[in-house]
Amino acid sequence: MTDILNFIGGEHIAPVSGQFFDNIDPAIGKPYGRVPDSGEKDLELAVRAAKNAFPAWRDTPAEQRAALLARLADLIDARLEEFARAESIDTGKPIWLARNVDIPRSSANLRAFADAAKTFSGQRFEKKESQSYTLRQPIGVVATISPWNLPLLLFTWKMAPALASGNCVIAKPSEVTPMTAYMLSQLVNEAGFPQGVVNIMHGRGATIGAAITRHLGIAAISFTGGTATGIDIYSNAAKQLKKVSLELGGKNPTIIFADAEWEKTVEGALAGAFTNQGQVCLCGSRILVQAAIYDKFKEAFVAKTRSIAIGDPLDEATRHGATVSQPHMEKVLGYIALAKEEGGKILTGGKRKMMAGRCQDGYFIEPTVIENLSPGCRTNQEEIFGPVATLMPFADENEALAIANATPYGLAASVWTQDKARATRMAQRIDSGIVWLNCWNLRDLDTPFGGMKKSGIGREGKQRAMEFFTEEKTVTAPR
Ligand code: TXE
Repeated sequence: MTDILNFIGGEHIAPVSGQFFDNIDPAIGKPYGRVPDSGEKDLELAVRAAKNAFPAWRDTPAEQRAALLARLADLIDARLEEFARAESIDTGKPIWLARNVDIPRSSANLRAFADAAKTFSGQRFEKKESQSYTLRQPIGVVATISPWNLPLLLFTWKMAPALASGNCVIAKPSEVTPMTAYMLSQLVNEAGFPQGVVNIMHGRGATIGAAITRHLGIAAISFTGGTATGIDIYSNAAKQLKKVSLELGGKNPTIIFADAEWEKTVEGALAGAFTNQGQVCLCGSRILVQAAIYDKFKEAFVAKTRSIAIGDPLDEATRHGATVSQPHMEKVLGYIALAKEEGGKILTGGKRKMMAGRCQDGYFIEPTVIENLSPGCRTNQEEIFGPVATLMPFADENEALAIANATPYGLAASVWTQDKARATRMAQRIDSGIVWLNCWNLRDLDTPFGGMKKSGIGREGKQRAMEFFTEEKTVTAPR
């Protein structure tokens, strides 16, 4: 049992109230630690510490800030196995995934923004009458609020640009998966960050999260999470004109044309649907297949889905672990029940997976494939965020586009075809912030990342995140 502590002003401290709540291991359905139930008083301490640290951190040369971020990345890498195991236990994800994706990407995030710190700069404008340049200056005390699906990956993705650009940070991980952020907080002093530059607050969204959005001392919030929470944060922040970046949900289409390269496409669609038990905002949960190959694809896809290794997340062979929590499992199962009511035919899966032994009370759901649903039904419109994919046939490019674009979301899409001209046309006309051609989730951290419509506001990624966390000042003189 581990009691997690807040990290404020360089010290680990319990919440002022002395209150904690349970941290549950979703693979066994039992508590294995406690999380601080922090509130406004704790936040006050953190904001004060961050405010005090800001002037010196702002004036620290970018190379030095970069060196500290890189050092923190090294410290994580040196503990890869420890972090991977902790992430797997906290989330229910396969340790294989945590070791190969979550944790290496977390240190890669820190390194990417260490690089960005060294190269990020303003612009010059030369005119006949005037010469101008812009300065990019840190905002001050900023906050990051991150979710439970990719805990350390998204925690560092937000924290790194905030620090690289010279801000002091209040970072709040999800209360459902706080462990790796806590482990990272134990490395911050060793990496050499001055006290108060990095503050990590644990607790519930409705209390500490909401307090962050209302606090007058916090000038910007970068949030990743559900759309409903994003709207809440946006409206709270609006009252104070806080800067807000929102990376929200998705209902992403995987669009497969008859000429697509077969093996690569089936594998890509499978990874897109079920990676991390379908709990990635980028997951392709609506699979659109050209009518000519619909039956052939369905057969191959269902067979592959049945062969996914479901198991104890700590087992090396496992590729499909537990969903993150009991309420989330129930939400996903509720959507499967809804799909049936809406006329959906379950081709495989569709149930909670009962496990034997250690995981007998864990929150496992079988990878599920459903067909026979209309594009406009709730199952095909709302984010389920679990191992549930629907199959839909389409006749041609225009119909594929119409179905793809007909949801309130617009985060990511993947298009599978060998026809380059068609791929280009689709990329132009799909309403989403990201389009992958013949791949899924191939990420270049330098590229802009974010969604249209209800999938969010703003873009992350190297340059964009540095822009978000800075104010631009124009300086002009006559020629
Ligand atoms: O996430 P929340 P939840 C989607 C997914 C999921 C749904 C709800 O569909 O089923 O969202 O998940 C903090 N003020 N995604 O409820 O609430 C919270 O403590 C300030 C998509 O678990 O969005 C946590 O740190 N903060 C997604 C963070 O917000 C608040 C990833 C995310 O929690 C708050 C996760 C408030 N009022 C879920 N309420 C993605 N885009 O990747 C909560 N929080």
